[in-house]
Amino acid sequence: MATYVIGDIHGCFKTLQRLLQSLDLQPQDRLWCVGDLINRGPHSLEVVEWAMKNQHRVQVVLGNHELHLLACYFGAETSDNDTLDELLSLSERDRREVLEWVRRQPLLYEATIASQKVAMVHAGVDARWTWTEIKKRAARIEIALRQDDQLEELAKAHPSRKRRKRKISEAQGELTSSSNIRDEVSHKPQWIDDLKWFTRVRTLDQSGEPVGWFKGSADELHPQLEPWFIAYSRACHQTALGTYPDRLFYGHWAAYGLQRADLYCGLDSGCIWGRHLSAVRVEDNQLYQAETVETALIPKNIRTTLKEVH
Ligand SMILES: [Mn+2]
Repeated sequence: MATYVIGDIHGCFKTLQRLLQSLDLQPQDRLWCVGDLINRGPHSLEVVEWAMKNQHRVQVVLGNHELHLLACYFGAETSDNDTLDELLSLSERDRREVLEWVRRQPLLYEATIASQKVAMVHAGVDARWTWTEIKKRAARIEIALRQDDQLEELAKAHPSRKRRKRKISEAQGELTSSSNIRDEVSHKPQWIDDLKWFTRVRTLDQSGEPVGWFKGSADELHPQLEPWFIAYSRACHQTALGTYPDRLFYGHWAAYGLQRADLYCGLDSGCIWGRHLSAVRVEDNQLYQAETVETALIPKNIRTTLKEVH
């Protein structure tokens, strides 16, 4: 039995099929997906249906785009760059089925493979926490996602809403005072704040907090920013053996691209940006790649901007 970990698919169902064909899959093999199965690309619904139909062998963790879908189901606004129409306009029954499946997927998944502790998350983890605490925080998010009132909170805290609010206050000539910002943050449940680690982090500032604005490549990395996995790697070396996993898989950072270190492995190789969809076989670290065959539904004129906001 082999386990393949697959990078961010982003609705590129045809590319996924091409990658799967190159794996020579056996019926008992397992497929892990590091999240962001949907959005940006043309076939999000097909990817979700594939993962749901094959849940006996497909293990998913949630990415920021799955969280975005959940927020949209609970009233958050879509953005112009979204390609979620098919998923959002499903019949009530089908929509409920997709929603129930998505909200039951974990933020962090861990298993023992070939005597090694292997884990995956979509973006990263806060290595100031112990592995036990990291798992506890992921579990707390997973419980929250199963409650409608908590998903309503998520929709309320959604960036699209903040952007809208800011536009309204700017239009009215109001200044947002710092106390308002503090109020907004203090009302946000802790689990929503923790999401930034599991689904969004790329780099950390000097105090070890995630930085939202940098999404560039390794070459463009600001000298005062540190990729989260460098801090994670440091923590792994400082902690007694056996605490953190032997290898942590993640995606999300397309501009940085494929990352294959001993302790961590980044698999977003920019499938949606015309590059590759990647998979690694856990047992022997063999890399498989399929060139993308899908054209993003994103108009060319906004792709450049998107690279900055994605
Ligand atoms: Mn992502």
